[in-house]
Amino acid sequence: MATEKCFAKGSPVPGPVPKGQLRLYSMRFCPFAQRTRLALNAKGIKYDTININLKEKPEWFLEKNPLGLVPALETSAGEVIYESSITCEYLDEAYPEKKLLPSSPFGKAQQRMLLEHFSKVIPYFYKIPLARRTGVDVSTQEVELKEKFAKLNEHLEKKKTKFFEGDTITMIDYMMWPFFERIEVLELKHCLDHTPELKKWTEHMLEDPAVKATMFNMDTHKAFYKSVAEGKPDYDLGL
Ligand SMILES: N[C@@H](CCC(=O)N[C@@H](CS)C(=O)NCC(=O)O)C(=O)O
Repeated sequence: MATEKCFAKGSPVPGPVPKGQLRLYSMRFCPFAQRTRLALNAKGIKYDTININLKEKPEWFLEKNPLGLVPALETSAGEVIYESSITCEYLDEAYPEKKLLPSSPFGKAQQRMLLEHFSKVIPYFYKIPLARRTGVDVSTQEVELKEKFAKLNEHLEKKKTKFFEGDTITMIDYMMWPFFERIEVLELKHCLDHTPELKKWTEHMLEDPAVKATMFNMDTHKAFYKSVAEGKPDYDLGL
């Protein structure tokens, strides 16, 4: 698409995806959509993007993904794939040249189990900042988050590897990264103070080309979160 600006209610239905191409429905600051962008980027897959105004979604978007969430992928055959983990698995199977998931059933199962554990961590990235904004004491929630980080740290400590499933980056690292990219702006960085292996992992992640290509700097994240906190998310920030 020629524009990165988001499509809102009333915007025209985009035409079909040209033959052999792939389209991503996204929102520039969505951590879940970033998972898909990371997989696309790491695998070197060409795609175009339609960004969605999530406050005022175009009517046609709900026909693509009835859940109304980004990310979603659409192929030139009109197939639509949604839910970040499903889009990433789909990409790894449909574009097998550079695999991000292990080939063994157990290896795949291990990544899914880790992801399941991590899905219990994600809510803290939302509820702690929200509670803080409303003046609620977050100390208990921070203790719980630190315990969850300690488990991830333990995993890395046991494996003695740079990344979660070895010395090479794999899908699970990309699935977790977007939340850690936002850890400073969400004022949760101190929760990493006693998890040195996890902290080191974040440093290794920052060296990865796909991470570098998909990330926003701190000031941009800050400005976006400010707009969210004010109830007016600026999806087109900086465009
Ligand atoms: N479980 C979904 C979560 C995706 C998600 O929550 N996306 C947010 C943006 S970051 C969204 O589309 N929100 C729109 C809404 O809640 O209406 C996934 O993994 O893809």
